[in-house]
Amino acid sequence: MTISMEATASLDQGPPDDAVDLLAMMLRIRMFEDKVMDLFSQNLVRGSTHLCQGQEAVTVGVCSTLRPVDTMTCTYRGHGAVIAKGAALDACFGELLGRVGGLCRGKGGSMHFADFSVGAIGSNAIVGAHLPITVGAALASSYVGDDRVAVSFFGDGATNIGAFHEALNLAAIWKLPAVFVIENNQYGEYSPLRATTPIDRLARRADSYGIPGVLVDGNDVAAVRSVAQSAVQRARAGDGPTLIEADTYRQVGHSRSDPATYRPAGELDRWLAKDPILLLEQSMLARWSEADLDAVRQAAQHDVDVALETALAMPEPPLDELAKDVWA
Ligand SMILES: Cc1ncc(C[n+]2csc(CCOP(=O)(O)OP(=O)(O)O)c2C)c(N)n1
Ligand SMILES: [Mg+2]
Repeated sequence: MTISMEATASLDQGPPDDAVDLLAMMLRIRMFEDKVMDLFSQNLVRGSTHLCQGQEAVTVGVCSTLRPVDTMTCTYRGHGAVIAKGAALDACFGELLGRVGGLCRGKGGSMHFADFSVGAIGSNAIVGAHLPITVGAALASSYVGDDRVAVSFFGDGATNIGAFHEALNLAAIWKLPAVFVIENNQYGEYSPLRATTPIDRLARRADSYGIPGVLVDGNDVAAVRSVAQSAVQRARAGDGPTLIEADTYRQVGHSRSDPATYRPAGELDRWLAKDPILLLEQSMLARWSEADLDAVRQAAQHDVDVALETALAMPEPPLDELAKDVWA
């Protein structure tokens, strides 16, 4: 298999200089998702919701290499990606709660977070459907000749969807500035990867399109960032797309109706032992104290609590909002 780029950094070599910022962002996402579980159990979230606890290092590592003008698309499990790209927490909560101050004025809900002002150009509930959108964004950049990069996050299951293959093929043949990031969380809904996919390393799929395929420990935020940096530089330099497979784990069920009883005994515990936040905190103890880390945790909790209070105080959309910003 062509694993033609490798992580040049990892947490084993010590924490990155901006570890506090990375930790703060990962904690905000984790605490946001934990709060969403509470809100859901209080029946305050309409529809279902798909959470990303355990996968934070992937989106935070990749998005830490992007500028607001670079675009990002993601899945229905996209709260973390949109927050990592820079969306305000209160507007994210507002969207979940259907409030007029939400990211999409409360009309999209959990599966449709988007914030164009930070380059988060769409979450998509149709598996794989956002990959061609990222190809379009990358084509736009190459057409107008700016140096924006288009990134897409999607699941392991999405690599079995036609749109994945079409998107990679087109991006490769036109050498578009795109970065495709597989969040390999080991399951597509209730099926383990091996039950749906005839190969075990999805990065190999890059070979079919003649582009670099990189496997990275998706729970090591420094390693994720390092491969993302190479891929983003490659894209900006006009050398075309990269496929990154970030190996990680979905610590909770697929959606809120899934207790995840199909997981073999011991599997969750093995992955919790390499929780991405735990790994970052452990490496940070070489340079920061436990009290320093606690201050970061408290600040993140404060940010999330204040954002939720702000969102709960947002009004519901007035009736005349109903037909605004939608096509008839
Ligand atoms: C085209 C399409 N087929 C099926 C579904 C139903 N579905 C929703 S999520 C999902 C699993 C996708 O798994 P993966 O791509 O690994 O993403 P994950 O949920 O693990 O993040 C499926 C099959 C869908 N939403 N869209
Ligand atoms: Mg998956």
